[in-house]
Amino acid sequence: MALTLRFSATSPYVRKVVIVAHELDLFDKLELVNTAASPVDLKDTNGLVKDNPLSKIPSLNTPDGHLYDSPVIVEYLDSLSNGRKVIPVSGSARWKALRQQAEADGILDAALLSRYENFLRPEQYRWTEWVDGQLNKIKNALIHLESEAEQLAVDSTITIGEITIASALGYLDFRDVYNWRPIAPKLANWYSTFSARESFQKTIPPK
Ligand SMILES: N[C@@H](CCC(=O)N[C@@H](CS)C(=O)NCC(=O)O)C(=O)O
Repeated sequence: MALTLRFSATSPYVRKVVIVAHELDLFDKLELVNTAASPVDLKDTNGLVKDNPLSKIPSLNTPDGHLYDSPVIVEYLDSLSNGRKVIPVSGSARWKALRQQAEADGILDAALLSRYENFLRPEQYRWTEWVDGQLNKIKNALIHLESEAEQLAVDSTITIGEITIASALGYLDFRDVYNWRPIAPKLANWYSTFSARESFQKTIPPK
């Protein structure tokens, strides 16, 4: 069964999906198609719009249709796995994992919006208070996740919660969006162990 993933090695949402594929032993089923996505370049030279009308990556072409966004793709991959799962099937573990995914995706949303503002928007239109508002969301989410850091796993019991948090922290470092370690030392401690996982090492974005 061919699964075609619209991919960029620098997208943190794509990274989340690819980590999941590695963790579930499904990576070999993916065919990666390099695809650039931008909120302002709508010329669609790479044909992304026909897969995802929102013109965002990741997008996964499956026998069940074109799927997006990353939480839906993660759910699809999880459904293909006969063994291990990254989304707990029921109970409070499930809701915690899904909320952590949403929280870390929210960190990424704010990080991307602040980057688009700082690097994409013409200089004369940039709005510092707006960027500060996004950075504040990142800060508040990190402070909250710091309170859960001691319960985060690093072994094969990791869920989509841990995977998304690690992808978000990796992106904050990669794009130098926010100096998060001083306000989240326990998270930093967890991250330094988590990042040794093979799935994380195999998905480090190129500088
Ligand atoms: N909620 C989406 C966000 C995906 C997203 O924003 N991806 C970025 C690349 S890192 C993108 O495609 N940006 C283009 C745009 O905003 O139009 C997901 O979880 O998949």
